[in-house]
Amino acid sequence: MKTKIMGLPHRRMVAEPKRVSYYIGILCGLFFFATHGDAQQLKVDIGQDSVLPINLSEVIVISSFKETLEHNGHTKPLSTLDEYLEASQKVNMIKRGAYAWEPVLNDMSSERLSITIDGMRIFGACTDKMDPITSYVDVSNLSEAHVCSGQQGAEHGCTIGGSIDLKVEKSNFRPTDWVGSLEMGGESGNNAQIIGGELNYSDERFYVDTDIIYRNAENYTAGGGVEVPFSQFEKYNLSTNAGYSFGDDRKLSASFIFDEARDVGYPALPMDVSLAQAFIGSVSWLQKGFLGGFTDWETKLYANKVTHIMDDSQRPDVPIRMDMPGWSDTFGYFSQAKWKNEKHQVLLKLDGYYNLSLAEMTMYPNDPYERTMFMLTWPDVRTLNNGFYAEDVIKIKESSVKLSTRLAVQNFNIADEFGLNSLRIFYPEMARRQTRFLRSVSAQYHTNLKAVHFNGGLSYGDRAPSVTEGFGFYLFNSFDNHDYIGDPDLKNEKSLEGNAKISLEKERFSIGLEGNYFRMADYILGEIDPALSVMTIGADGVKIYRNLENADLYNVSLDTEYKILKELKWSGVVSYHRGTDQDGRNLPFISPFAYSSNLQYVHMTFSGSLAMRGAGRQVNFNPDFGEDETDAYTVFSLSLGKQFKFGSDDLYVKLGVENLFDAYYSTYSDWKNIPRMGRNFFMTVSYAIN
Ligand SMILES: [Cu+2]
Repeated sequence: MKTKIMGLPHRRMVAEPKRVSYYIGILCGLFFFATHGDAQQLKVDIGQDSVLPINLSEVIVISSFKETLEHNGHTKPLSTLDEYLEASQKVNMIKRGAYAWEPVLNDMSSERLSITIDGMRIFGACTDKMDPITSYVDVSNLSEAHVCSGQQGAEHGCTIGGSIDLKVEKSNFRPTDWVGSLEMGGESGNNAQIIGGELNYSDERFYVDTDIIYRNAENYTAGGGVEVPFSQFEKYNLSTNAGYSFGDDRKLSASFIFDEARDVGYPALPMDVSLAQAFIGSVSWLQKGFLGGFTDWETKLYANKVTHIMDDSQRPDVPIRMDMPGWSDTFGYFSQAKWKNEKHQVLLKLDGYYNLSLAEMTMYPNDPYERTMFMLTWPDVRTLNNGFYAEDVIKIKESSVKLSTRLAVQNFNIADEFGLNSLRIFYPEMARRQTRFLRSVSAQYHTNLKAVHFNGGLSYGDRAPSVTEGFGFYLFNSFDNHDYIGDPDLKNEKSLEGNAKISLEKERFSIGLEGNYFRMADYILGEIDPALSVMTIGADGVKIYRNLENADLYNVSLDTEYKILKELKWSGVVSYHRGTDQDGRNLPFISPFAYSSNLQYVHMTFSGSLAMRGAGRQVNFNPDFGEDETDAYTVFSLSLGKQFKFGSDDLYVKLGVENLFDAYYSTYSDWKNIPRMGRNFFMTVSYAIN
């Protein structure tokens, strides 16, 4: 792996000494305040866990500075949403640079996950996965991320690996009156500057929330002072939410998010992004009472528009200049209601979306006498999905059973004639339209005998091919250096899944062993077709998406938590993952053995944490997909936080350092072994006017 750094041209100090001493100065000052400052009691709000113990889900608290300080001692406030997700137990992130990481859950990414914003479906507009949905929101918009594994995530859409639902932060008729805050942050590893603010008004009748955040980062520096070129980015995000209550438990609310990133470098890819932009809007109607004993009737209409423009104009030498814009528009709705008695808790939901995905590629040969070449890489694919979801949580004495199902009909329509004819070169019989039926059924069980809890479940689900897998046309993948072509005749991918968790929960100590297993039939993966010739100059070959006979994935993790003192808590996780196909061949992007450990101290207005995270050597990799053996690594980080009171206002300060020993490393999920950030000092400040 060491040889790879030769490709990175610049070297510089990891951080200017001036900046380091500046941070150390603040760190010392803070420590003084922490030990000598007036000790005002923090209102530690444990919060009712709304997630039933029956679900093996994880809730990642994102929301405000304050909560980050109190509950997530190990994360840094104002870090990107990607960093929040990565700090969670269940989610991993594939990195192609410093921006727009791609979430991975149970060793599965985008096309096998359902990622939603307040239940809204959105689809990225990039054929190269440079814009996962999570890149179009920011922490300023969100309060939580709900992560559900496998078919337990079917509530929000068809999925195989699970779901991530990002909950938008709302004042929600809390009688807070006017509140506002101003937040600032800086990081030394990439000279990042973050500035954000929010202003909210809320009473029982009406609320309006507004927030804005701006981030700017230069190239980051990997361990040992190696600068990673083309890793800069600039982004801003604004959002507003409003609600009106008609008093008698009927509420109307609306939400709007605008997100734009410019000049985003992707050091692991041959292209960058000049513009990634999203408009995300929704209107909801909420009614407490509903027909015949049903309650909590919620209906939402939404629309979003994503624009993604790739750019290679900053790259010094490319074999051929390319323009690759993409667009994705989605219109959708859902309507749901609940019903319950002593034994049953029922949720019924109807939902649907209509998505338009279009992407182009224009190549400009260096020889001016050659013609430019134009292709539709996504031929204006119209996807219409309508679904019905139902769940019932049944209480049986100390135990509970959750039964759930999703049934959906999905239509594809290739709207562009030129795109359709291009695909018909490979598939002469290909129809313009197709319809698929998708189904999911799941049974989940929970019981506890005193402090010992057991969760177990069995489920089945399937998914249609993604736009890329079904209709992609010569999409270049820089990881394995192949052009990819979709196959409209792919069968739906099916998954039979089993999961179990046994845990012991004592007052001061808890330990849990959790595992899941996915037996997949018709697993969709690109396979080399030696008969085809490449389109991209320098590519090694062409792959076509195929259904593998089957694939097996399993994940096992052990997590423990120990409250050493009232103020001091230790937690640790180790996990093991494996993925193979019917011939025992390794699947790509499967995590090696990984571990993390956190020591967290919270006392009065002070918090501190010491964290360690690492992975073993990646033994099970697959060179056919561009993978090589990734080395083991361990990195450490520490942080300190402090709250100050000024009348009714609050000032929060958090400082820390990540990758303390400046390790040069990359993980299995770093595209083309792109190194991660070296030692990074950060500081965030928030002033809240209450
Ligand atoms: Cu892109």
